[in-house]
Amino acid sequence: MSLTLYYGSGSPYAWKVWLALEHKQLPYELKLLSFDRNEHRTPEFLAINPRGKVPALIDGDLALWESTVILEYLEERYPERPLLPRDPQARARVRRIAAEADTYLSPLVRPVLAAILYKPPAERDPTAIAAAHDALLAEIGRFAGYLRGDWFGDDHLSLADLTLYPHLRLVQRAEERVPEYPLVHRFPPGITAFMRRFAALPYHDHTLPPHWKA
Ligand SMILES: N[C@@H](CCC(=O)N[C@@H](CS)C(=O)NCC(=O)O)C(=O)O
Repeated sequence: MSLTLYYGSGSPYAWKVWLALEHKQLPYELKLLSFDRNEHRTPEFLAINPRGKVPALIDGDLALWESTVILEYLEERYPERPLLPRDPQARARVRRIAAEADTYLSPLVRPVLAAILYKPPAERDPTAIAAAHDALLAEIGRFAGYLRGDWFGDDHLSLADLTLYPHLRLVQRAEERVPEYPLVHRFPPGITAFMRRFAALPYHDHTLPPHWKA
């Protein structure tokens, strides 16, 4: 087995794959690409993923991209410490929640980060920030309704949790950087508890985006 993960610091899609590798206790090598230096656009990386996006995973002869597909591959190829339930209906539910996190929640996180983190203080627009917050909170409320146990796959950590958490944690990060526009205290209690549980996983701190630790 020779697994290599290409990732970018702070990419929620790459982070979920990193978490899956850790959860499954697989040996792997990490290659950090700098977006600032356009390392995801080099001929070497485009030969691995012609789309020039992270994550990309190499496993022997296979070069794979698209984070959800990578997770599914890891699950099938390395079934120990599963990230999907056995029951087909429970599996479908976990996959659906993961798909909803990437498809509907993630696009509502981006405007929050853009309005707060990616603007100089003088250009931050409180009305736009409030609107972005409200739209995201409505979506997060929907996810709170999906929780039926400790995890989104009920009693077992699953790829739904690994997919959702990085998106939510980016919001917390924005708030840590710019505390003037707090949002996390408005998260539903179930989501706050979920985030605390996730942050207590033994491999969580190790996988935090490296530039956050700098
Ligand atoms: N659908 C892709 C999304 C991957 C993606 O958008 N990656 C971003 C980082 S979060 C990226 O590499 N962006 C660089 C670019 O588009 O230039 C997946 O799930 O892997």
